[in-house]
Amino acid sequence: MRLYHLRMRLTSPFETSFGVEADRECILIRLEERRGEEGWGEVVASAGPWYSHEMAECEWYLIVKYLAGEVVGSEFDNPEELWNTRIAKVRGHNMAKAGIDMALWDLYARKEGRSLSKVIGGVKERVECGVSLGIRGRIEDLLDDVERYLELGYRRIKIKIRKGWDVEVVRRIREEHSDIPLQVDANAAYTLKDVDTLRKLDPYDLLMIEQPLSYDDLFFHSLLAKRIKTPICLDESITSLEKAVKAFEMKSCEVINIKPGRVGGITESREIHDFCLKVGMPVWIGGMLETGVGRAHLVALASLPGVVYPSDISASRRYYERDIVEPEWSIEDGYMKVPNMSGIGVDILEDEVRRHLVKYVEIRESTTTI
Ligand code: OSB
Ligand code: MG
Repeated sequence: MRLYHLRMRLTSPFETSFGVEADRECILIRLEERRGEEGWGEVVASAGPWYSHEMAECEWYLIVKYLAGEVVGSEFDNPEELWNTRIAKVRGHNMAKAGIDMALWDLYARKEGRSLSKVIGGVKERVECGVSLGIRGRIEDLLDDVERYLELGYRRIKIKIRKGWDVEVVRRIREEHSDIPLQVDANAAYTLKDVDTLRKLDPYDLLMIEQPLSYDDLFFHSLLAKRIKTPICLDESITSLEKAVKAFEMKSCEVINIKPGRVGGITESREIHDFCLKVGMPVWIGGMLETGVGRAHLVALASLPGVVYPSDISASRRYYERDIVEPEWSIEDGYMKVPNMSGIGVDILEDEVRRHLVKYVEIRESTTTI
């Protein structure tokens, strides 16, 4: 196992209700077979505990101290087996587990000589792209962003909202673009006391409002759902299949954003997807400003049949001047092509990885056990 802690400058700072990020941090995980293939995954934990409690430095420590020993040197037939026997038993730390699970799936798909999409049951040749636009200092700047990304072909616009940057901003966008697919993401900025403000969004025909209330809540969302018309989509609150089942049973949301980083990887994402498909809950794939490695995993998941809304999957250029993979991710007519090469379908540029390196470690099979 090799770990690469990266810090990469974003093309522009990304502001949400929980803060501003100018640089993105992540950990890349590379798993190599004793003699054979390799696989890559991405730990999407960022520098601070603002989206969730997880942080790059903490997840690094957890992987080195606990998870690496469960993976390095062990033998298993498929990623699900390792997940069920050795990884799922670690409580929490989904982002760390996700990085490993993704690398295992890439490795497994490469060994099968098939694309990750095909191996996990993907059915689409291209996936629908949406863009997530951060909070700006002036509404005019956001209107320019909206214009620019519509021109690039994005099939849905999502804007970040918070108290004081919500109803008026949506009204202004709708004034200029009366019929584009539009949604908002609050990243847990409101409480039930704000129901009057949230209700003012009702007339604007939003596809959904993402995570209006606190980050691990299900119950208050179920109450809010009865009081607003805009469909609620949960992001932060859905950290596992179990949470997805509860959200469905409690009617906390009408839509789920599946983020592999947040739920522990491809294995758990697929379980949530399958459940939602069975009960008729629409889903889409969320992002965490991933590098080209994490993005590949998002694209594979977005090719699953239950993904019916555009995902937060944008071109490499929306995030980084130069991505660390080849080919870079690009969009055509608002869609991204699902690679059909084996594994995740992109090559990792080691020179580019090195340029952003904060920390590196190699964990080898113990040589003391004979
Ligand atoms: O809530 O969806 C979110 C980015 C970082 C943390 C949380 C979120 C986001 C995004 C960006 O909205 C989505 C993307 O990767 O394009
Ligand atoms: Mg979100």
